[in-house]
Amino acid sequence: MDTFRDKLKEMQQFFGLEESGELTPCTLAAMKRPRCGLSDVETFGETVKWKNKNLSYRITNYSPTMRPSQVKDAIRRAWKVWSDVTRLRFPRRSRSKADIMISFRIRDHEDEFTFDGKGGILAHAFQPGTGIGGDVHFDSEESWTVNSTGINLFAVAVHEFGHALGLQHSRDPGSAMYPAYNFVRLNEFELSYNDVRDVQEMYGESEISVKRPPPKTPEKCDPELSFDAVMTLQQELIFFKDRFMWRSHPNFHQIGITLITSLWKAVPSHINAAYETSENTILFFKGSQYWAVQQLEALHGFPKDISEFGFPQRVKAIDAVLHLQAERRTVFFTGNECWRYDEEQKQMAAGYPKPTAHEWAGVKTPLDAAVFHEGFVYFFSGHLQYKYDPIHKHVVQTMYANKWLQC
Ligand code: 01S
Ligand code: CA
Ligand code: ZN
Ligand code: ZN
Repeated sequence: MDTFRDKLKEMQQFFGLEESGELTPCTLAAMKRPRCGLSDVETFGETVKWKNKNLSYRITNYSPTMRPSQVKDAIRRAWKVWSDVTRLRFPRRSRSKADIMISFRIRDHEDEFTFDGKGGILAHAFQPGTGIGGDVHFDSEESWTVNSTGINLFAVAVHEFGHALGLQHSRDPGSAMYPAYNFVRLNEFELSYNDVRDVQEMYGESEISVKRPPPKTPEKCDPELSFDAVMTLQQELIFFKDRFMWRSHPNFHQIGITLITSLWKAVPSHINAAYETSENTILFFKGSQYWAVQQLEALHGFPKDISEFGFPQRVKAIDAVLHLQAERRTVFFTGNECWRYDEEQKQMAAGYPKPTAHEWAGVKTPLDAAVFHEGFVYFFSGHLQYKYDPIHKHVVQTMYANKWLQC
């Protein structure tokens, strides 16, 4: 076995690089991630941390792709992510020297960590310390943006500021310190449970707890695991939970967790239900709204209100949706009722809602999710799922909800 290559691949995976097993410049750069001398700081396990709770920062230059006011705003919000959960405060200086100097740099820029042009390495930060310690450099050749079109400055700044505070990379895909770029909508951004724990372990909790700590990144083999939604996408089954999803494809042997936004930037977290229509459009439901996505892009005019399907005003959200492609119909579940939607007529069938217990004998309500897969309907409720035979109209098996996730 080629263990050096394997080790390299493992490391490349960890750093979010292409798993080539070759010692590429990017991999080398990843191995010598900025570290440096200290003072004004103390060691903390294997890392160092700032002694002071007030850490000033200064933005010394700007990105050519953003207005200075947009850069300032993204930077300020990224610091706020960390000050919301700790006693740390980050005042901005516009002239004097600051603890943390933030700049946009090109290629070789007087530290040993040359930037690589557009793509690849996006930024780096030095761990706490005097001089260059705590400083953050963004690769000026990236197209930094405030939205999802290029590289979102806020998202990368949160990660770099984590390093500037002394945090290392994390293996938790929900962590801000996960070493791969992921777009996040500003108002939906969340640190992971581990991020909050790690930074509070170093710097203490905030006096007034602004928010409750975020939920832990779900574990696919937790017997208590439940889902927000389950759908099929061609041959795949996709399971949704919080900000995350798992994709189970018959030809992929490993099922890994990913952020929903790593595939669909427009789709929110904590969805209620989802299905793929016969026209290869995916519909995602959350609260009273739904989004339509085609080829990874959100369609114009969405989100729309679920009343477009013919729901009365009293229906504020749906629990689950089941699309039956062969029958050109879709069944919506709300509480203990179900609604039948005719995909051909594009309207709700007459006589609905009906009690779910009458239409689908033996199925527990309220439901979390429902999906048709290889001749059976699978209904998810809490940590269980019910395998339902639609021909003989009864539940044939009860299983753990996560039984598809190779546990
Ligand atoms: N900086 O903190 C990084 O992790 C670098 C790679 C180091 C080897 C310097 C970087 O730019 N990584 C890419 C990245 O997306 C993959 N980082 C920012 C992020 O938001 N995770
Ligand atoms: Ca780059
Ligand atoms: Zn640098
Ligand atoms: Zn990093």
